Amino acid sequence: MTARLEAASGYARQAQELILSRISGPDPSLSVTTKTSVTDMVTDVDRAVEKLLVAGIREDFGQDRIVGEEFGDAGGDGPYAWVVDPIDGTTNFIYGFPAFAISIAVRDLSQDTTVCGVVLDVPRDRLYEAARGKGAFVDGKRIQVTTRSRLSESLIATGFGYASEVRKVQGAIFSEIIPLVRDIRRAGAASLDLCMVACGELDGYYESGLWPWDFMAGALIVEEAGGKVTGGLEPSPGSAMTVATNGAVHDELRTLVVSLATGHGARS
Ligand code: LIP
Repeated sequence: MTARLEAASGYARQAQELILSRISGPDPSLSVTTKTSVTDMVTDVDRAVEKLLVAGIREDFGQDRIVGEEFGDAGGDGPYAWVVDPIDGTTNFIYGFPAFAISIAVRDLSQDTTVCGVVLDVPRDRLYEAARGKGAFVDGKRIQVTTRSRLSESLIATGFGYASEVRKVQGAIFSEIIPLVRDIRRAGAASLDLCMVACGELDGYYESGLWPWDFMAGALIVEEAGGKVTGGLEPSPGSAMTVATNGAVHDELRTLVVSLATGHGARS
């Protein structure tokens, strides 16, 4: 697995160069179009980065499957699948708000498990890496979740989907959680929210409506940093709900989120 982890970090660095070459100044040529709604944007840079990642993986690991946010499933029938988000936090990237990342997870399809993952925080120039059973690292330094054990003293992150109806429910849940925690952050890039839990910048995170490329690499990084990642009612994180914490506040946050989602008629 070391070969795939090292390769993933290398591709992420190349992708970072490409992204930085497009944000060195105001860029009137940036082509922005929308996807599922007017709030769900994509740029030519997202597509160029995904093409770069796919080309690298194709060349080095020709049998592997690749699932990307922008172009979907790209062939391959080997035992490994790469799940890539070329720019997680596209809205932030477009505005220049400093929270966007390249997220790459490698899955072992026979075990249905993520074996390694990298998240490169482009504005902060931080590379998070983890391989299953080997710990989590930022720029080569081992990272660890916090030990805080009360939800009322915890800093929690969340995020919102792109559909207004979904956002109404997420907002209602948010308004019931905020009085019960230290504070809430919404940075706008799920992969980074997860890495911030992993390195102790947050105590926990929850979000509904995520895609595999948003959370798979970050989820492994949290687990390898000593934290816990689950769904709401489901044992595994997924589109219905992802809850990631330092472990100590996990049950409290998960129970709260599930009961509020159920109360608002939402899946969890
Ligand atoms: C985004 C996430 C963000 C979440 C959005 C969206 P994108 O990913 O990372 O945190 O709240 O709904 O999924 O679209 O920028 O790759």
